Formats: sequence, structure tokens, C-alpha cells
Amino acid sequence: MHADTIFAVASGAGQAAIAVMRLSGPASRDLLGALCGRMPPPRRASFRRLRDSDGAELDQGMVVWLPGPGSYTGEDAAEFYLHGGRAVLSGVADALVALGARPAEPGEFTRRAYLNGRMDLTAAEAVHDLIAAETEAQRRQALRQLDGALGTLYGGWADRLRLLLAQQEALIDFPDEDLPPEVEAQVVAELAALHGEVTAHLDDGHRGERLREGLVFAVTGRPNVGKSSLVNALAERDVAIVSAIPGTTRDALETRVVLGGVPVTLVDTAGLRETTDEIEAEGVRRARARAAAADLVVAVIEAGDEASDGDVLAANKVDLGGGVPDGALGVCALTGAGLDALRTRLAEAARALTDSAGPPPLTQARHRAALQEAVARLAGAQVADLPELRAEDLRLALRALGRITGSVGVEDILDTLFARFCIGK
Ligand SMILES: Nc1nc2c(ncn2[C@@H]2O[C@H](COP(=O)(O)OP(=O)(O)O)[C@@H](O)[C@H]2O)c(=O)[nH]1
Ligand SMILES: [Mg+2]
Repeated sequence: MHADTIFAVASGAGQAAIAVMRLSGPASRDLLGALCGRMPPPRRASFRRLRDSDGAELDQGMVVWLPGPGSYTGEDAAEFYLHGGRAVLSGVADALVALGARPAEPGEFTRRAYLNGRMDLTAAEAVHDLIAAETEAQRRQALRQLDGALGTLYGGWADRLRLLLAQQEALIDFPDEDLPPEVEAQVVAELAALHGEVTAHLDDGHRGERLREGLVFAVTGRPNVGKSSLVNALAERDVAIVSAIPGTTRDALETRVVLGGVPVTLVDTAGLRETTDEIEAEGVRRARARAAAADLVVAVIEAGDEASDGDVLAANKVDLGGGVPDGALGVCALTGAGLDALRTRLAEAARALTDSAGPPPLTQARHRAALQEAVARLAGAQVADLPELRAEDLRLALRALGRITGSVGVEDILDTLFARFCIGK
């Protein structure tokens, strides 16, 4: 338990009709009583006038008393629904400080929730992702993780590893006793099964991480085919300069759109051609680099031209009467013809790249690193020639898994993890 009682405005910055102030820590009950005069009943919204220690009224509004351990943080806590003005909030904050509370650090409420066993680290990370979620698909993924989808998966593997380790240690401790011969065979089989499951989970095409971070689609093609016009049309705003002069776009321009519920950064690139212009040449180099690193390449040609390489091929300027190659989508950036079909194709691609209909996908590089370590240890255990070495590999694999959910040795990662949170969460 933590000695400090902390508070923070949990709602957004700036003037608002209502602002939520939360309070957590051992002195919550005393502070609430001092501010409200009369304690509200537990977990019931109650109207109160808040006063400072001189009896001056600070605000009037709803107050909720949330006794631990059933609160978000697991501690005694309270929430105030105040009028969302600067003077009200600073007045209440000053009164709380005068009574011995201190402002919370970023993520401190959720950090306490984790330390008090209210959630594991994957759920704490999901709180952050849910707050940052911009699209429906991101929200669904974060909610699923908050509900424990990943914690259950990784915790389940850790439980099985623990059992495996116990059996392996029995094999070491009683080598000549009559342990049923199946035990050794069972250990070998379960080890292979676990190794297979974790490997399959890792081999997911980064779907969850891509959804969490958003996709990058690069739009490439020869100069003047209408790349910038198409990007502007897809983004429904004028991001890039369009002109009849080839080589107008020299830098990679980025714009965020939502396709298939996934945030996508569209990168408009310089037209790919040989050029003696130094700046344009650098633009072409950047275009190639962005295309190589993109999740998907939208290749644009002019209707009538030969097909070119790309994940999605768009033949622009169909209004000029040129033919559309097989597999390409005929579009016209000027009139908007074919743009809905292109948008649908891109949305399908975005969904396919991030689809998480099956088992919960991996969502974070931190998890991936720990799982890769676990897989390496499980592989080592499978080829270990001494029982003691196999046991040691199993122990290290278990520790790697435990770091994901926070059940073992994670002090070092807590600061980095919670520092990314907003204050008040
Ligand atoms: N006729 C016709 N002209 C287009 C179309 N799309 C773009 N353009 C014109 O083609 C020229 C080059 O367009 P731009 O978007 O700058 O091409 P980029 O160099 O590939 O980025 C401009 O003059 C546009 O107005 C189209 O669908 N039909
Ligand atoms: Mg351009």
C-alpha cells in the first residue's frame, strides 16, 4: 500500500461543463469528509458543497466515495464531478494539497491498480491503448486486451510451463525411482506443443501491432499520373499540390485517413523517374524508401499505360479514354469515378492486414521481445542434453513470460510503461 494520497483531473484539459477530479490513497476518507462536511454513502453519487478549511465554498456537485479494495486502484478513493473551470479546479486542488494530498504522476492511478493486483500489465497497457484509440477496430482490440484476453493467454502458458518445470525437477530429483516412464515422454511432448503455440502466436504478420500503431500505404508511380490528386481525393482535403508540371511532389507527404476501421497514413511520393534535379532525386530516393517500408503500395498508372508492380493497382485518368489493365481499378481523380471501389479495396486490405477475428493477436513490441526470448528458451530446452540444463531453460522461458503480465521482475519497465500515460489515469 502507498502512503501518499494522490489526486488529478481525469477529464481533458481546458474549460468544460464538468471536470472529473479523482483522489486515491489512505487519506481519501478524511479528505472527502473535510471537503464535504458529511461523508457520502459508498459508491453512490451524492450532491455536496465543497468547502476549504476556512469554510469558503469552492464548488457544488456530485461526489462519489469509493472505498477500497473494490476501487479502480484497489485503495480508498473518491471522485468529484466539478464545474470544469480553471478557478474551481485550482481551488479544489489547493484545498487537497492543504489537507496533505499531492498531485498524481502520469499513469499513477493505473500503476497503483497494477501494484495492488487489480490488473496485470497487459490490461494496464490496454487502458492506455483504449484512451489513445482513434478507430473502432483499435477500440475493440484494446477492450479485448483490457478484458484479459492477452493476460489469460500468456498466464495460461506460464501455468503450463510451471507444471512442466515441476515435472522436469521431479525427473532430476528422483532419477532412479520409479517415476512412470510416461513422465519424460509427457514433458517432451508438452514442451513441443508449447513451443509450437508460442511460435504460431508470434507468426501473426504483426496484425495486432499494426492495428495499434496504424498502417502505412505508399502511393507510387511515374510523375504526373495523378498520385497527388488521388491522395487528396481519398483524404477529402488538399494535402498535396497538384499540377500539370511533372516532378511537383518532391517530398513524401503524409496524411491520416481511416480505412476499414484502421488508421492509415497515406504517403504521397515523388514520381519515380530518372532526374538530374538534386532535390527531386532525393524525393525519388525517399519515395522508394517509403514504398519499401510501407505495409501496402498503391501503384498508380495512367489508363492506357502498362500495368506496374504494386499491391493495389489504380489506372487513373479513365476520362481520357485509355484502357484499364487486368486486375487494375479504373479511376478518375477529377470526377471521382471509381474512387469508391478504390476506397473499398484499400479498406479490405487494411482489414486483412490487421484482422484479429481469431485468437487475440500480439499488440506490443514489448510482448514480442519477451515471447521471442521464451521461444528461444523453449527451443533450447528441447535440445538440452542434461536434465538440469533443460530445467534452467524452462525457468528462463517462464521468467520471460512472467515479464509480460508483470508477475515477475518488472521494476525496471514500470517507469517507462506508465510514464506514457496521461495524468489522472
Ligand atoms: N484528365 C484527368 N487529369 C487528371 C486526373 N487526375 C489528375 N489529373 C491531372 O494530372 C496532372 C498531374 O496530377 P498530380 O496529381 O499532380 O500527379 P502526380 O505527379 O502523380 O502527383 C494535373 O494537371 C491533374 O489535374 C484525372 O483523373 N483525369
Ligand atoms: Mg504529386
